[in-house]
Amino acid sequence: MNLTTGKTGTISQSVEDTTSLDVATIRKDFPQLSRQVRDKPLTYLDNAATSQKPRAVINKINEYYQQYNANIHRAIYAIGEQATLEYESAREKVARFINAWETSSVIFTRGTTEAINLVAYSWGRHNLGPGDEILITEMEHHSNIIPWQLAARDTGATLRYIPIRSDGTLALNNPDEYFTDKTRLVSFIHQSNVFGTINPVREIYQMAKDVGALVLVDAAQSVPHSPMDIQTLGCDFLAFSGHKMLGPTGVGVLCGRQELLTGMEPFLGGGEMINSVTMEESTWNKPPWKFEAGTPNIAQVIGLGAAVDYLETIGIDSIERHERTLTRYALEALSAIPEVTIYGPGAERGGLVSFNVENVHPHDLAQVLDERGIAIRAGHHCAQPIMQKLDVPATARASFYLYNTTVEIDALCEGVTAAIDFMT
Ligand code: C6P
Repeated sequence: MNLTTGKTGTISQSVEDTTSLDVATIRKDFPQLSRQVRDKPLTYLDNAATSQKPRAVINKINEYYQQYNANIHRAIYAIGEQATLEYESAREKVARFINAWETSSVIFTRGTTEAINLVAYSWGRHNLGPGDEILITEMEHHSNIIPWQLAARDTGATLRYIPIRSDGTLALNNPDEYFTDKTRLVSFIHQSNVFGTINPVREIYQMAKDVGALVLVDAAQSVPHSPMDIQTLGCDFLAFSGHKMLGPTGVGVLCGRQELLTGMEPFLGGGEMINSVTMEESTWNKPPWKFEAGTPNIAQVIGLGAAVDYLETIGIDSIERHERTLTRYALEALSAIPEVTIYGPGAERGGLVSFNVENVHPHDLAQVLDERGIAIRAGHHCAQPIMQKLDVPATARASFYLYNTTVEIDALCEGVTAAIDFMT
């Protein structure tokens, strides 16, 4: 297989030897991967921020707008029925993809952020009070910190943090210090968007259950990249975003245990989430619709269903294997550059690498790479507490997906070396 990169021209692509993915064919499914950026082929290594979209997803969204654009759950005419059918069939696909307890456990939100806020408002505001503790970790994305800071402020509960070690793993050696009879909810990231750390969900779930706490898992960086079986994972709520798993922006999922969802107060009030409304009072629809007030993101949900179809056709196991190969390759290649410091655990980690280059600010590095058509993320990755722990203002981060290649990682390393030559 041959792929073209900006610096090296056409070079043979070696990762195929170690993974079962036909990357050259897969790349043809993603229109944006064949475009030029600054007169160079695009090397897209910012998949943890958002993934590219395959033609199947783009076409599915077009199909909705061109053929059965109508509101759902209320239209008694053909196109409205088709739209409803497609929307609810996307829910079934997502439920199957993560092995949800029930199809109705899947609530469509705008993304991971809204999914976590939903729990913080609908469960947190009605179940937390002074003396209660919410337990999160020092490696959370802001979307799993701020909702709990606000919930703690509004309810009088206390927010506590499981600390991280310098290698980006959780310091879980003294659990009794953090998991106490005051702990009501434990909310944590499955796979770190900064370190790539894969946290031991089952172990943490057990610690939480030993003290009677609920568990929310932020799976924004895991569901797109590795097989998810929510029933064996160990959680009560799972949150993730469609746009990181080949789907459109503006759609995400909160999956929750039915008995919890049934007992929770609504998040937003409006159309669709009600059973009956009088001028005095209202009663609520069943989950998931109780939590989907107003006209939902119909096109985006249908697009997410197409993304799930695509991921299942390729095979999420193969995608995970491919990313592991790329990550090992990137870790080896980047650590061969003496000026590079890599963050996160050495072995078991997801498909991304955060790093810094001595005397080169990550923003400057990103700019040099951009001139070569290479897109990485540089910044605090919406995880400022981690930056404070590492005592750095920012890091550079390359993150991979099914369509990335070792050739692209070579291009990244060449760009890093060029930045060092140019700036130091
Ligand atoms: N992280 C990144 O570049 P939304 O924005 O709601 O789709 O996802 C928020 C979110 C929550 N949890 C984790 C672990 C995440 O990584 C993200 C999004 C992106 O790392 C954008 S900041």
